[in-house]
Amino acid sequence: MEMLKQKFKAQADKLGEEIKAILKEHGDTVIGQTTLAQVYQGMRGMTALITETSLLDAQDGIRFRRHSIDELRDKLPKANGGSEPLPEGLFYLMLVGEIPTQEEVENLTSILQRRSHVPSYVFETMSALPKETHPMTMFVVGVMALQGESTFAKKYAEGMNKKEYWAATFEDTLDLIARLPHIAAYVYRRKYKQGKALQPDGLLDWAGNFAHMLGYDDDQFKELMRLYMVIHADHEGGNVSAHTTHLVGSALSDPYLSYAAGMNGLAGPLHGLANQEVIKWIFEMQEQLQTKEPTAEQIKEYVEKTLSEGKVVPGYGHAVLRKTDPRFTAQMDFGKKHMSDDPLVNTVWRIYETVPPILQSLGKVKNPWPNVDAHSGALLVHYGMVEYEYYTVLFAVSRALGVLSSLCWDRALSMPLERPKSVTTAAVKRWLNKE
Ligand code: FCX
Repeated sequence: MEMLKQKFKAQADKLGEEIKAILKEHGDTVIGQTTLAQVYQGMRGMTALITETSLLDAQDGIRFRRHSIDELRDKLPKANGGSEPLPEGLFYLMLVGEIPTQEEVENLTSILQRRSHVPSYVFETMSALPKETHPMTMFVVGVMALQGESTFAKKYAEGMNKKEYWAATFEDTLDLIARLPHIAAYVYRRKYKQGKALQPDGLLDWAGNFAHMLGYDDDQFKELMRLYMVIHADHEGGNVSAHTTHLVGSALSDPYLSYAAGMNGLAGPLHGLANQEVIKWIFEMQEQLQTKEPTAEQIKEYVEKTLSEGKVVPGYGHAVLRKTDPRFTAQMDFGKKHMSDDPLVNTVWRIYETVPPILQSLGKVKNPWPNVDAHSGALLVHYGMVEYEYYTVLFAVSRALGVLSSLCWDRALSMPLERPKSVTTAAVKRWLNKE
């Protein structure tokens, strides 16, 4: 652990110096123009944030420290006998910018195991909620109940020197990532499996153990969880969950508070909740059409009906991407390898052939291609995880790897309080009248 921490600190100090030099020489360099439309319309395309962990290209999709998802599947260490990357390896990569060795990943796995204990009051707090509560709400309540454990909050209250912020954030990050699978698995077992929680298996990796605690001991499901935890981890800094975590963290709210805030954003249907919406939408289509495998023509009619009711087609479109999401493609590849004859998975693929031309024909949808959420549910259903309201919790556990490693960078680079300027429309009118 100390080695990883020191390595991170050395990288952060180096980059901090480089940033200082860049700003000294180029601090006044203009990097773009902002239009009024951007300000009113969700700040699309406006560069306003620094995030070191990953970068999104509109055509190629996400790259984590310059590595594409295909490269990660190839280069990151695997579990014994497995072929999907271990998410611990991605976390390491996002933190220090290097692909770790098998041994470094195994060390990280044991660090996380040692830090994974969740105090019983956290489970009791979640149990106090009615069973009907949405799993994301239960999950965030669990995280908030754990906030009293924050090293950052304790040390801040004791008068921590600002030079130590990064180290306290680093400690909280590891503790929180280690504990999240327990909180998430508890939500699932309580809500859907009569509250029968399962003991962790200390011999398993982070994602494998999460699968086990959920109650899925099939080796293929563990592989799916490793892939799932890797591809959902980060999508540069401007998406709602990453930006919220960063923004709240900029007030020096501790990692528990910051991450919980970000996850409330992930719980929105235009963001992480889209994965539950996709499968719900497909189940409803199957029910209405009375068939498990609708034809392309039937799908087309159903999509047109969805659009005519003023709804979006879930799992399609993206604020930045303009091609099929490589996270979708990676899941399709997994499906082809392990379940090519599954009717639901085949329906997802038929939807992929059918939806883009329809969205294109509307003339306003900037990206008619599928995003990560279009595929994930069908893979989970294949292994028996049909409780789609739960899916965003899986996304949230994975997203912790990205947003919390970014938070470590924020504190290590002494990122300041974020506070952009806002104006009223009356003020805009005054500007326009002047011109
Ligand atoms: N179905 C129908 N209409 C769509 C659409 C879709 N999948 N995607 C975009 N549009 C519509 C928008 O609703 C908007 O219509 P309006 O002008 O009448 O309001 C118009 O096309 C232009 O939107 P666009 O600029 O292409 O997209 P935005 O950047 O505004 O929004 C999201 C991007 C992702 C929010 C949008 O494509 C959407 O609602 N998709 C469905 C929900 C979804 O899959 N979300 C998950 C996204 C992601 F992967 C994640 O963050 O998890």
